[in-house]
Amino acid sequence: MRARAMAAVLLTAATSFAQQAIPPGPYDGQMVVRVAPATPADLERVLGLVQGAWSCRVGPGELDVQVTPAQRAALQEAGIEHAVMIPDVQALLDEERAQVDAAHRDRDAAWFSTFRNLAEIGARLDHYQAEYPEIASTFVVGQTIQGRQIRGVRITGPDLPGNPRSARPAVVFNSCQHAREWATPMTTMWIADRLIEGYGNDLRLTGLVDLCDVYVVPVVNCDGYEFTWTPNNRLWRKNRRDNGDGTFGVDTNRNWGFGWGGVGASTATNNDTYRGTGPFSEPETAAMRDFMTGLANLRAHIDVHSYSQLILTPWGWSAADCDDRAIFRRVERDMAGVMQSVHGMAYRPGPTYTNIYPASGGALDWVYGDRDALGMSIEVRDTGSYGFVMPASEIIPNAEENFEGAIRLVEYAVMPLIFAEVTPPPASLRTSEPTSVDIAVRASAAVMSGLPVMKWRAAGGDWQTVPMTLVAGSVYSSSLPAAGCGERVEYYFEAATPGMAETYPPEGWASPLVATGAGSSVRWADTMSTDQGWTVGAAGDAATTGLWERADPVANASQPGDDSNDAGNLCWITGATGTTNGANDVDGGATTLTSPVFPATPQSYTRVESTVLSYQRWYSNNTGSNPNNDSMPVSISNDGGQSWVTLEDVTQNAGAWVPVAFRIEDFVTPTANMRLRFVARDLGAGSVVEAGVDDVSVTIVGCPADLDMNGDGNADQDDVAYLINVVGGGDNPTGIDPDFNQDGSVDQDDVAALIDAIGGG
Ligand code: 0X9
Ligand code: ZN
Repeated sequence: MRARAMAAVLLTAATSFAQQAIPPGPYDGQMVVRVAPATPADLERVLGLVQGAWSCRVGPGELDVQVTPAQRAALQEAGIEHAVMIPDVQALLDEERAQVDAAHRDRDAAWFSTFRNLAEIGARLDHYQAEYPEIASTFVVGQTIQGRQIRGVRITGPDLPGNPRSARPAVVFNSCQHAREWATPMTTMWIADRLIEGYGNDLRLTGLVDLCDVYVVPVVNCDGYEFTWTPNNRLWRKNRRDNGDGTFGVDTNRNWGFGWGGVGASTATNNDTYRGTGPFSEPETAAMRDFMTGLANLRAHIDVHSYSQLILTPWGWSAADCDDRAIFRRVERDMAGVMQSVHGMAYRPGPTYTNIYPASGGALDWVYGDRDALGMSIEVRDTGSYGFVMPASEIIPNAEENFEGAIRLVEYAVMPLIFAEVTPPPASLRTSEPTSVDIAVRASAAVMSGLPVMKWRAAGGDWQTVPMTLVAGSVYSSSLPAAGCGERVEYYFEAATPGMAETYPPEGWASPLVATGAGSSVRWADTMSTDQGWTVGAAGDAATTGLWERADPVANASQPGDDSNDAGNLCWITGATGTTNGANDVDGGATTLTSPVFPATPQSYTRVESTVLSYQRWYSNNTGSNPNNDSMPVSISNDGGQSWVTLEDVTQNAGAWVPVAFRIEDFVTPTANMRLRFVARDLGAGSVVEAGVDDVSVTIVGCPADLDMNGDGNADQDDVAYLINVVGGGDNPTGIDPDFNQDGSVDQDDVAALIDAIGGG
């Protein structure tokens, strides 16, 4: 009896001790040791000294317990014998995790080792839902014309307090509107895969999956995709609509209802870009439209295509900049940067119309134009060596770089507001009048309350708040007041979302933009009204017509009727006469226009901030039978024309004179020996090339050098003596810049320059 009662007591006691849970890790430096307490009291004592027990023991005897280094020392101190079983618990757990991850990677790598047909893709969508039900669920977008289901997977973290799924910004990735673009469903499936696998394992991805509602539709054009898996149909592009005239297929990416029926889409049923009978005439596009319209918080979308390695943004239907051009410019460049950082592959960003070709009825125009979300398209690898037949060995590297771009876009989608520079924020302020400042702001995951403001302060002053006004699209404008020469002004932008202010730069007042007051003076200008010595012709020029001439141009479809200012004035133009388009354009090769030598160094001693070269240019290459095949390189020389550096390679068909400005310092060191060169050329036969140049000028922005070196209020011989002393290594108590002539070194030349300046130089 007694023995049994005793056992019962032991059982209760030991059980409750040993079931003490081991606290959560990490367990760096911890061990598992085996002890053998002889009595219940010993057991109790041991359990009091350790993290917890691995064995759910019921009584005295052998027991494995986990200990920290300090606890192990305490066991030793107490004379409790123990053997080390696991010397490093955390290392063992890390090893196990690595093994599991590697096995998962192998399994994923196996799936991504080759291209997958529709059934295999569907099975993997089911697998996501079955294995990761808390974050992945499959859905049906709709039916194709042949009745196949267009399916996808939704990926988002569980509902969280204050962050329910329904309130999250939504991002959609789809691929395979074009059947033959086999690299693309592998890309979007990888995006789904990485997000799902990353959840709970990768901090950044876990955060994004909890903040964003992500939808992946790997194959939109299921019928076409299946068709490409049948013999001899690998290069099919469109859907499988029976057009009733013996032809099949509508290009679904010409069938979306924003700008439908415009340029870059065909009305011919047998054409690969056949637009269909009307906007959303196809069940595939109508289903995608309804699905995305149903996402109240749709913020961004990528329609994945192949091939060419391009990042495409609105518009495709028009050459005009979209309202959010500045925002897209930031996002697309940022994506290109992160994508290139993965495997070094370059993806060229830009609006669809110019970056690839005019195309109306595309998905991205509808997503942006109709849904006001960041509609984009990516053309994945490669650049043409394999085209639609990308080697399977590139599936994963291609997907990896596109994944980085995709999650960068998700990050923009979950930002409350997106700020973007429209032009580089001014680094110098005018001394005579205010300088205008712009910033683009777009509400992304939050709404913007009121208008953005600009905050600025002069050195040591209080922050001033100035309102901004909406000037165009998402661009807001304000201005900074005139500043004294050399005066430093700090500024930043702020916009409010409910309950929170957002700033640009992101650190706001803690790390603002800086501009310094600086005067400006025009150093050289040529309005082309007199002949200042420009020359036409260079070695290799082969143009037979349309050579540069200084004239008042005659208007035609690709040439202006006036110079950049007004009627009757002259400019440089390629073949001034010819009212018929192409009658006197550049044909047969290049014609080169070179400026006379002009100065870009200041006339008096000046602390130069920047040397600005500006000109007006006209360029047209979008007419003729073979348009957009040429460009006009513009180069600058600082050694009188011996060596040249490219300023820009013009392809912009603006249909207008375009004023451009460059900081010469960004290209070459300004000298007194500058030249400028424009090469208009016709390399692609059949394209009409017309170009013009007008109003070239050089403006020096900076402050007059301070002659009062010793700070006594006068500019005189004492300042020369002061500078001689500083040049000789003496103290410089006024802290003035001793490099008086601004040539980068402190020497006798500075003394000579100061003497010259004080003497009236
Ligand atoms: O032409 C297309 O549809 C796409 N290029 S592809 O070679 N894959 O066919 C470009 C799509 C550009 N996007 C829109 N216009 N929306
Ligand atoms: Zn495509």
